Amino acid sequence: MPEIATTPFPDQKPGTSGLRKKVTVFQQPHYAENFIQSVFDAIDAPAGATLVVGGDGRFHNGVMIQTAIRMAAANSFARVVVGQGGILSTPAASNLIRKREAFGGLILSASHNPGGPDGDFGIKYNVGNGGPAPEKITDAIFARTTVIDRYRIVEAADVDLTALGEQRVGELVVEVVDPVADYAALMEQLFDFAAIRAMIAGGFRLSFDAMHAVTGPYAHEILENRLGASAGTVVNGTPQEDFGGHHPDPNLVHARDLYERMMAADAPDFGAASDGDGDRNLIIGRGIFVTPSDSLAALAADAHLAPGYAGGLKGIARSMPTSQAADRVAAKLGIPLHETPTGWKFFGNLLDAGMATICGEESAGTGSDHVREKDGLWAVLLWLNILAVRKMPVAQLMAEHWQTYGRTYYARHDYEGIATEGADALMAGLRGRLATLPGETVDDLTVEAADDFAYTDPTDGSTSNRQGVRIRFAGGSRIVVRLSGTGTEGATLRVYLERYEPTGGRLDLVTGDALAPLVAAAEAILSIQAHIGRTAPDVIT
Ligand code: VG1
Ligand code: CO
Repeated sequence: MPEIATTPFPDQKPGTSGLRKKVTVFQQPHYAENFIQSVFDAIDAPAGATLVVGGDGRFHNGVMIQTAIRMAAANSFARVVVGQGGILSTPAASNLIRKREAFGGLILSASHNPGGPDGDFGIKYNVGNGGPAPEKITDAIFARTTVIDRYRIVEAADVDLTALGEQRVGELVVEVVDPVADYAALMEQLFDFAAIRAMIAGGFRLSFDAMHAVTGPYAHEILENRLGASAGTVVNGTPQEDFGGHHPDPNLVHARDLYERMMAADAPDFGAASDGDGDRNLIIGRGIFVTPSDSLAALAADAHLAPGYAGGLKGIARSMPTSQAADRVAAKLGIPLHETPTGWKFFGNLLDAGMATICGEESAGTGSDHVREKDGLWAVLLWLNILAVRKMPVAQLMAEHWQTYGRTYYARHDYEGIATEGADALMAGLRGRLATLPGETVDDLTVEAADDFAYTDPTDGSTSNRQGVRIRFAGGSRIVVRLSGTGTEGATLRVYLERYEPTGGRLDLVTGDALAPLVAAAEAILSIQAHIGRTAPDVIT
């Protein structure tokens, strides 16, 4: 096989599930090839294996797809299954890996990070269960990047990614598939499309913002073609290489237009948005933003109303910074609640082991055991299925939820692009004071416990330490502090604020007011301004 000599690029952050860098970094000679070859060397796929390849359509996607195909051909894969146009949303890729019993897949995306020539790009490897590679594989990939001295690639013309069907690159069969078809079929199995269609035919209006990213074609097909939503339901529905210059992160800052549409007098009944690669969701009812943590809780409480979950849930899993709203649902249902580190890979083992059915993160990722990634449109469809059965507005559904479980006010404050030294000093200082924090009182909030979250995976006993600091106050309120692992410029500090009001308590506060004492406590405990020189977060969501 043709081999090209190379030198190591050992810069995949250990512990992260892929490579996420500026496009200009990926454009360096041999850079992406080194990473892909390190993946192939580390996973050591048997001859005859199938590889799924697709991406979110951002700038550089097409070039990288062709490179991945040429390298798969030179590394003895028998078949590459690739989405038409090089497009696959992350959950659709996860589904294809499972459905086609592929050895694994390469997903080309930097998710919610901006795209374009000056934006970000990413490659991540998913294993045969359809989920992100576990740490022992990502560590092996990283180790390989530190010593790699050659990669294998065939010389061949570009594959025509517009034509459905099979083509050949040397011995390799490249199968170009409709990126939407299998995914839409899976959604039809899980949800009562007839009930949702009837609700929409009865005048229920929705608005879906695809943020110029990968979910456009999926949402057009499922919401408009199959469920009968009117043309124009899907906005920003054509994927663009630079996401129209926007930041495809479905939160209240970057999906501001949707928010304003949903707060207007003539707002539709239901609004949603998804991110760059289609694995996240933002849910806004008419006049009410549903925090992702509350969305997870509400979906878990009513999932049994959808055909795919009629048998009930085996358990609920949430990432540590996600609010404890889902815990109260799990307690009421009498099922286990698993608290995991941030990132979807930790859920995969629980799903494989049948220990959880629904999982979610505060960053608007929700999903279930139908695939091994979070899934934006899945969450939208489960919401629609629940609303079609319960026949009430989102605001009423949430009000009833809070009356049953109490209300968890929640916000995440992000300080982006800050100096790494200041961020590290803040975290180190905080970690140094964990033992002395309990008993401290800030205004009328008393610290009950403080720790640095460590997780032991119940399925394989592997441990992950230093996953973020939890500060718990009397009454169930929390402040959680961690540094982002997905940014590409400087550091990003995330401060998560959570206040619990039990049933019969103050359930109708404005979130900002409800959380003001915790914001003040966070500054008092963390000295954010002194460490990073910022008086306010860049993004509150
Ligand atoms: C962020 C989110 C986290 C999510 C991760 C990947 O990580 O907070 O919940 O799993 O992005 O999401 P961090 O380390 O920056 O906080 V994505 O949109 O890449 O699928
Ligand atoms: Co994403």
